[in-house]
Amino acid sequence: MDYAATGTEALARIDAAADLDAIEQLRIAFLGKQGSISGLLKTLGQMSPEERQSEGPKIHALREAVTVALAARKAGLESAALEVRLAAERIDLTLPAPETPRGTVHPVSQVMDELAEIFADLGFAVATGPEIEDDWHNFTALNMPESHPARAMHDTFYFPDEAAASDGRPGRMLLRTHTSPVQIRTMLANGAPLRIIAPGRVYRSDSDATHTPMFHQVEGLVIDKGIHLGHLKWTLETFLKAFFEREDIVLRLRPSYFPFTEPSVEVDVGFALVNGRRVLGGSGDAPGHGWMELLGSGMVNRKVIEFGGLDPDEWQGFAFGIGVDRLAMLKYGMDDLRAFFDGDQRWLAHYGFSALDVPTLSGGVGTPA
Ligand code: 2NL
Repeated sequence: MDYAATGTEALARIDAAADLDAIEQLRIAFLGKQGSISGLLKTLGQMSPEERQSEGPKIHALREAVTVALAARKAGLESAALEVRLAAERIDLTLPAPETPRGTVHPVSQVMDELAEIFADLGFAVATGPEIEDDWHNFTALNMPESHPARAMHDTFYFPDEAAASDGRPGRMLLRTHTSPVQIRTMLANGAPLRIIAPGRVYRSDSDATHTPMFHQVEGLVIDKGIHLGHLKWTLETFLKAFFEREDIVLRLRPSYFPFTEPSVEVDVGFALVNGRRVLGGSGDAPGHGWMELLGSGMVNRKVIEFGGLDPDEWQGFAFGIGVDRLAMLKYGMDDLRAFFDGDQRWLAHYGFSALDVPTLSGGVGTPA
C-alpha cells in the first residue's frame, strides 16, 4: 500500500492549523489512541511477516513525518504568539516622564518607616514574622492559656480545624491578633539580650468606624538584665518626642492589666484643644488640656520570658504595643480609619508621601523636604 497520499494530506492539514488548539486536535486525530495513524500501526499485527517487512517501515516513516510536522508547526505558532505579545507589551523608554509622579507612599508605610528610623537610633532592630500563626505563638506563649477570657476578647479569625497540626504546628491556625508572636519567635531564635520592634498587619473580626478587620500594630520588646519601669518610661517618652517632633510631650502612666505584662501600664499623652482639635503636647492637667490614651505596655510577665526560652530570674524586660494607623491619624490629621484601606486615589494623593521623602532622623522624621 502507498501511504504517500495520506502523508501529503496530513502534512497539509498540519500546515494549515491556525492555532495551538487546532494542532492539539490534529495530534489527537492522527496519533491519539483512536487516531488514524495509530490505527495503521495496529494493522501490522494482522499482517504476514513479509507484508510487515515491507509495510512496517512505511507506516513508521509516516508517523515520524507527522510527529515532526506537528512539533514544527507548534513551535512556529508559539514563537508567532510570543512576537505578537512582545510587540503589544513594548514600552517606549524615550517617552517623557509624566508631568507629576502619580504614585505616593501610603501614610501607614510612611509611619512604619519613621518608627523603624526612630527605634534604630535607640538600638532596636526590626523583627518580622508570619501573619498566619498558630495558637501557641499567638496566645499560649503570651500567658493566655486555652480557656483565658482574653482569647475571646481578641475576636480571632481561625482557620478550619483541618489546617491545624497537619505540618506538626502546635495548635489551631489563625490570623495573628497582635505582633507579639513575632517577639516570641525572636526570643526563641536569638535569646537575650534583645531590643526589637515588630511592626506589621494584625487581624481581628471587628468592623466599625474605628475598627477595621485588618490594622497595623507596632510592638516593642527589650530583654536585658536589670530592666525596670524607668527604662520603659524613658524609651516611650524619647520615641514619642521624636515621632511627634515636639519636646513638650508629657506622659501619664496608669496601672492596667494585660496577661503578658506584670505590672501593666496604660500610657496617656497630654493634649491641648486648639480650634476644637486635639494637639499633642503639654500637661493634660493644665486648663484647656486633657489626657488621651495612646498605648499599652508593661514589664514582661515572668511566664512569657519562660515561654521565650529564657530564665526570668536572670532576664527582665519591658514591652509595649501601639496602633500604627492611630499614630498616623494623630500625626497627619486623618479622622476616618476606614479611608485608610479604601484605595481612593484622591485620598492617597492628598495624604500620601513622595517616594523620595525618606524619613531620617537628621532630616526630621516626618517633615517633607
Ligand atoms: C495594646 C497593648 C501591649 C505588649 C503589647 C508584649 C509582647 C511580648 C511580651 C509582653 Cl512578647 N508584652 N506586648 C505588652 C503590653 C501591651 O499592647 O493596647 N496594644 C494595642
